[in-house]
Amino acid sequence: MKKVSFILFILFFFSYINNISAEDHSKIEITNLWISEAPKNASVLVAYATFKNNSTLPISLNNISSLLFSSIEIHKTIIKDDIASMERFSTLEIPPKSSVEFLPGDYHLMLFNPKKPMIIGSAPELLFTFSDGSKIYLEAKIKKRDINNKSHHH
Ligand SMILES: [Cu+2]
Repeated sequence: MKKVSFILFILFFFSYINNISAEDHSKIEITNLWISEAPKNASVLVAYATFKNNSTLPISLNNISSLLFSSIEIHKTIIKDDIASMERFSTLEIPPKSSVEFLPGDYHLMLFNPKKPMIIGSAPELLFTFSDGSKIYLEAKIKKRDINNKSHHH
């Protein structure tokens, strides 16, 4: 009897530890947030990132904002009959235990009317708001786009 309760205690203890580490681990992670370098007077910029949902429920990206842009939208480039166009999404679901990668020619963020020139070295902060209530502030890097990838059209 004593042995059984000791084993139960050990099991309980480890599930408790597991719960703590699961809670410490962020439900949503954003990595590789970057803005494609554009001419200094550009009124629209394009950004990319990877969104990872570590939870067991779908979580949606509902809003992106920044003091340095008038608005930020979620878009997807769609190529139909060799013509590229863009579709706007008001929200984007990240399925449980998976990632959505924004890439040139696919999902991207459109950043409108920068309040100052975005050059290499700039680090504008963006605020991402998700359906579970979490908010993530993150600095974007300005990077030169790979010149071999010209699939994004405006
Ligand atoms: Cu776009």
